[in-house]
Amino acid sequence: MNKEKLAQFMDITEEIRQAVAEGKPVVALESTILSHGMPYPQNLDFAREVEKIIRAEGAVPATMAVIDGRLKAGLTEEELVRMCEAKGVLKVSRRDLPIVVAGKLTGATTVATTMILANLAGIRVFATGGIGGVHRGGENSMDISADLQELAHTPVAVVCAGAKMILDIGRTLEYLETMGVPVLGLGTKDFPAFYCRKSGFSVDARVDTPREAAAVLKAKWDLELVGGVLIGNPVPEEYAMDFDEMSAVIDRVLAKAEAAGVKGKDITPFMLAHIVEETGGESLATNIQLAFNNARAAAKIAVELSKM
Ligand code: PSU
Ligand code: MN
Repeated sequence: MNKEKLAQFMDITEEIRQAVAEGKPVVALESTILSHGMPYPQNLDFAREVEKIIRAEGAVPATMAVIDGRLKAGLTEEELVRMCEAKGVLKVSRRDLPIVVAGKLTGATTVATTMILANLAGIRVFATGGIGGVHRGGENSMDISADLQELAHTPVAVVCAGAKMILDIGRTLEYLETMGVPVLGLGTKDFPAFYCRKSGFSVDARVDTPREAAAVLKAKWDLELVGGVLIGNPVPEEYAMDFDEMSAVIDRVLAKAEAAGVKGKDITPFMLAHIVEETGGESLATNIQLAFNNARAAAKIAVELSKM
C-alpha cells in the first residue's frame, strides 16, 4: 500500500517509521495477549517489560492495536494502559478488521491481525506467546484459527513458544505444511507445547542460532515465496510445567468450556483464564516468562536479519 493511502488508516510512531526506513531491527508485538490473554495489572507490567527486553537487544518494539478505528504500530503509555485495562476492547482477527475500522472501535490484535499490521508497517519479525491453530475436535467444528491462513499469506516471521495443548497440535502442523509454512525449532527438533518444552511432534528444521533462523527468512523472501515462517522457541527449563499435569488441567478446562457452551473466538480467552485459576497462577508466571524469552529471541533474529 502506498504511504498516502496507508496514512489514511494507520499511525506509525516516528521511531518505528525511521527504524523501518533505515533497515534497523524492529519487533512487532500483539495486543490480544494483553487484553484477552493475561489479567490486569500483570499484563501492564508484562507489556512494559517486554518492550524493554527488545530494546536491550538493540531492536525497536512495535506493539500493535486498533484504537478508535485507527491502526496503530507503537502505542503511547496511555494507549498501552487502555489495552491492558481492556474495557470494551474487542478481539480483532482478520475478519473483524474492517468492522472495527469502519465503526471507529477499539480492539486488540491477534497473531493474524498483528501480522497484517506489521506487514503494512514494513516489519518482518514478530514475537508472541502462543499461536492459534486447529482446535481439538476441529475436524468436526472446523474451528481453525485465522492465524494459520495468515502465516500462509503474509510475510512475517512469528516467534512463539509453540501451541497450547488446548489445540490439536498434530493437525495444526499438518495444516501449516499444506499451506507451505516452514516451522523451525530454535535449539530443538520438537515443536514446543507452550507451557511445556515438547509436544511430541517434530518441526521441519532445527536452527541453533538467531542467525540461522534469519537465513531461512531471507532465503524464503529472496525466493519470493509468499507467506511467513513459524519459529518455535521452547519455554526456559526453569519455568516449564509438567506435561501430564498440564494435560489433565486442560482436559478439565475443556470440559468446563463445553459445559458452558463457549464457542468460537471466546474459547481461547476462556481457556487461558481458567487455566490460570486451576494452576493457582503458576501458568501465568510461565506464560509471562515464555513471552519474554520469545521477545529476546525475536529481537536477536531481527538484528541478524537487518545485517543480511
Ligand atoms: N494463545 C495464547 N495466548 C493468546 C492467544 C493464543 O496462548 O493470547 C491469542 C493470540 O492473539 C492468537 C489468538 O492469535 O488468541 C487466537 O485466537 P483464535 O483461535 O480465536 O484465532
Ligand atoms: Mn477459532
